[in-house]
Amino acid sequence: MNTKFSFSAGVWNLNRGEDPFGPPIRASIPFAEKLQKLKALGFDYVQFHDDDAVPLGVSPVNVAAEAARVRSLCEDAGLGVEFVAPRLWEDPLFVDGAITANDAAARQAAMDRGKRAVDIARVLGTHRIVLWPAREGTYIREAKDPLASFDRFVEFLNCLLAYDPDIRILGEMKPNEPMDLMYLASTAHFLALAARTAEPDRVGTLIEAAHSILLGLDPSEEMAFAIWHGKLWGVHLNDQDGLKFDEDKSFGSANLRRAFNIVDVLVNNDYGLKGEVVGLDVKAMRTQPTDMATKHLSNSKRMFERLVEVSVKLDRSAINALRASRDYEGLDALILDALMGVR
Ligand code: GLO
Ligand code: MG
Repeated sequence: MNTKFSFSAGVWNLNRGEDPFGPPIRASIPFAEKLQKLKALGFDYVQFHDDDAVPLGVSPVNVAAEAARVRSLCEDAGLGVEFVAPRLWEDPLFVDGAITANDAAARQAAMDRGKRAVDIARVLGTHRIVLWPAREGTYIREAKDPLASFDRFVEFLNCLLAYDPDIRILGEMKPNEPMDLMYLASTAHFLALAARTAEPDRVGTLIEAAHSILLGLDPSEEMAFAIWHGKLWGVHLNDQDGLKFDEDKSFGSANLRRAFNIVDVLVNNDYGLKGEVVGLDVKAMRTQPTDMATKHLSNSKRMFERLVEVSVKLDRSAINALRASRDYEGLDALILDALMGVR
């Protein structure tokens, strides 16, 4: 059982409130100030997209120096870097996907971009590369050859694995948005594909709770399955109210019991003991004024910590007895009482 956790968030989790229907409504926070805010909120690590750390305009010869500057900023703020994620969805060249694009030039650009992210990660002091394959799917199924797309995934992963012997790649799978129909919608799909790469031991997963919920799955079970494979190397905790757009609500905000089950699986299976971090991929409500737009992070972290306490305090022998006698109604009441603080 592990009860001591490190926390992280992305620089994108302190944003200006823009959404597909409206522009930013909060002041932008300078980079160094974001780091200070995360530290002040009790975070230990920060997460970056490649171009959050080193903008694309920086010429290739200066990438390492710029990454080193960012690393010192993080160190000055007292933060480590948890991971770097190549942003393979924004460039117009990646309009049809990056890894699975039908255009070979786009696929080559994706590999180059992936290698650039690895270069940046190396300087920032992390070996974790997170792959959220945002546009690796289709709007209509006829658009791409699915088997060729799976091959292209393997080719992309092998290319990065060969490029740096120390990195590990964490697939962050999501079933939809921005694409209608994704390839490899779930963690299990990605782990099955990982087994076909040149080095399966270096390919694992980061599971985002909201993505599991969008799949109609329970995140704690997806996480348990990845742990069982020894491949839960990161999490993005948040919440999601049903099958809608990806809401990135504060952890526990929509379904406290579901959040509890996530925490309980992590606590009881030693998540964190090999350096895994509790990442929070949460968005402030758009209505939140600038000076109060960090509560989504502090609330989520506090909720996680309180649920760790609930998990630790649970009477495990009572649970075992209820399981043995198949009294799941009794077990249901025990869990609800614990969540309400009455047991
Ligand atoms: C979007 C994803 C996104 C990723 C981030 C890191 O749905 O959750 O926020 O976590 O880009 O790859
Ligand atoms: Mg995420």
